[in-house]
Amino acid sequence: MIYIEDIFAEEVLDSRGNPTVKTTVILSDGTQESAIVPSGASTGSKEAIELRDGEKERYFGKGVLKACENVDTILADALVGLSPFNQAEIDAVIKECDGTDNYAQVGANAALGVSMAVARAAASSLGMPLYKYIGGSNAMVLPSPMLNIINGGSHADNNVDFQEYMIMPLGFESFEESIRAASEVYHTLKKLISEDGYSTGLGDEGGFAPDFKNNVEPLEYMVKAIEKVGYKPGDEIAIAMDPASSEFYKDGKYQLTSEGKALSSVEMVDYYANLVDNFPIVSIEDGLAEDDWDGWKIMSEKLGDKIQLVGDDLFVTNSKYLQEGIDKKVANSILIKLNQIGTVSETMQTIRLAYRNGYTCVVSHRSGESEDAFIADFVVALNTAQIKTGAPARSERIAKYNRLLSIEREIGLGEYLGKELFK
Ligand code: 2PG
Ligand code: MG
Repeated sequence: MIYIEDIFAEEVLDSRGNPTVKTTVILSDGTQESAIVPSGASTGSKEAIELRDGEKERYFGKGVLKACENVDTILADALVGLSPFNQAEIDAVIKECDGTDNYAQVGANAALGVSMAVARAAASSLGMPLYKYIGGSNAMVLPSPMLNIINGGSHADNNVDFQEYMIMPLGFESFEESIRAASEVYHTLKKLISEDGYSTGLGDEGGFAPDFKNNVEPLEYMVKAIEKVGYKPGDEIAIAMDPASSEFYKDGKYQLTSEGKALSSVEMVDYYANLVDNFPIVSIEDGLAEDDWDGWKIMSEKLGDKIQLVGDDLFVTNSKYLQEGIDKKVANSILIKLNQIGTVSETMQTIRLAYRNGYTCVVSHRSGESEDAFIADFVVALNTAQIKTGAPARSERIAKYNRLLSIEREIGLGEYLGKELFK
């Protein structure tokens, strides 16, 4: 019987140059696989706890040596000797070792790294690609990507209040064609903003991050860029947004600093309704703040039949909060980030709950990423049909897109839903 022989972790850097955890699992048949965990900037307050050392003299307190040590000792001690082929059992043991609701003890960065690396080692030991190990012959759907081509909020240094302006290529037959179209729009956008004297410097997720006049101008430029390449806005390339509004919700108001406005929940919903009427927007994530559930209810009633309303900070990939959303008829979609909940199995449990209740799932990167492309395999394995993983630029984002290109070619007969998603 093949068993886990060794598990260890080391401190490496993420795409922002901050420390993160890389975990390696070695099996008794000699298989060795690693995983690197990502890290967010605009984090939901109820996310699983990312353990940081807090020693100011190393990485300004952001070191992860303690999390690595927890992998090497607590988690390794409990998992060495177990079969790598029962992910549910592995993840249950990790959770038990931690003993808290939110990985406050071992750290979600310790927990998730082990969980991902075990899955990868199991797949590799069986000679299978990761998507097939997790999803079997049913792993068939290539996702429609949401590509974040203009960055604002806490991902950029500009004046834009909203965090993410994304294009979503829908009117195409394959993932490959969608990526090609997205890349063309990205480069055209660069040209357009540069011609108008705007900076083409990039934000954390590879999107452009100039100072715009207000929060609407980025949408105008996106439509212009889509049209300039010769695509039909909406029909072929739609727009998705993640304002990440918990970040600018203060004293009960949505503070749109770049526009000198402080809006109530109802006014903020009207603001979005107006955008939806004027731009080909199919999806808005975290339009309202994580603790503004009354506002979310209003937004869901007003916009829920028209567009996808994605809960990120609101649900933090946690089945408990998702269930609350289902009961209160809030949102109709959930963002899926493995490190918000802590293990692969708990993430899949949340996705199953979403499916049973007609919520769509968007698998997502974090703003702090690495070369690890686990989510590319994961999104195909779970057939969620949507992924957001940044601009078509910078290797930590491209790693996911490149992996999906390879998976699409390997599957051969895979499905790409595109427009069907928003029928
Ligand atoms: C988000 C994410 C990813 P962060 O808000 O959806 O784009 O950002 O990882 O900073 O939370
Ligand atoms: Mg978000």
